[in-house]
Amino acid sequence: MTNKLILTLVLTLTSSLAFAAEHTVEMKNMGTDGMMVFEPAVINVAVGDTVNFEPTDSAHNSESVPGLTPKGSVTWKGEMSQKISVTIDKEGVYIYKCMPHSVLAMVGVIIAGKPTNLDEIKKSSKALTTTFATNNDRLNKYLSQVK
Ligand SMILES: [Cu+2]
Repeated sequence: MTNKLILTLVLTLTSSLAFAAEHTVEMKNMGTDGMMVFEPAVINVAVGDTVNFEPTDSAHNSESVPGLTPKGSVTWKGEMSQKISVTIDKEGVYIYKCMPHSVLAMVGVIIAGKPTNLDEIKKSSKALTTTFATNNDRLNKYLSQVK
């Protein structure tokens, strides 16, 4: 291996480490958007960043919603009342939910880089929205904040 190649590898590695940020989303019984919420519910991250879901209140989890993440992206399913860390690996919009409170619209949105799949997500998320017993417009409100 040439010295130049080694240097390139080292620089690539250190730059990706330097720019990978951590984000915290709390799982709460009560927040600024009402009862049973992720807070903040809408976050912008960069590809390679990590999102830490914190069990601020118990009896919540975070799990990605099948079909509502970028194609081929990471998916996750956190345990109840446990922290879960997710490293975002593809550009686009991700929708996740709390399993026991999905019916109360306990959902959240991650935008990694540009929201390249936003139109698709808006269409595909209608099926999820119809399962909400309360806060029916919460997800649409969140998606309207996506830039
Ligand atoms: Cu919950």
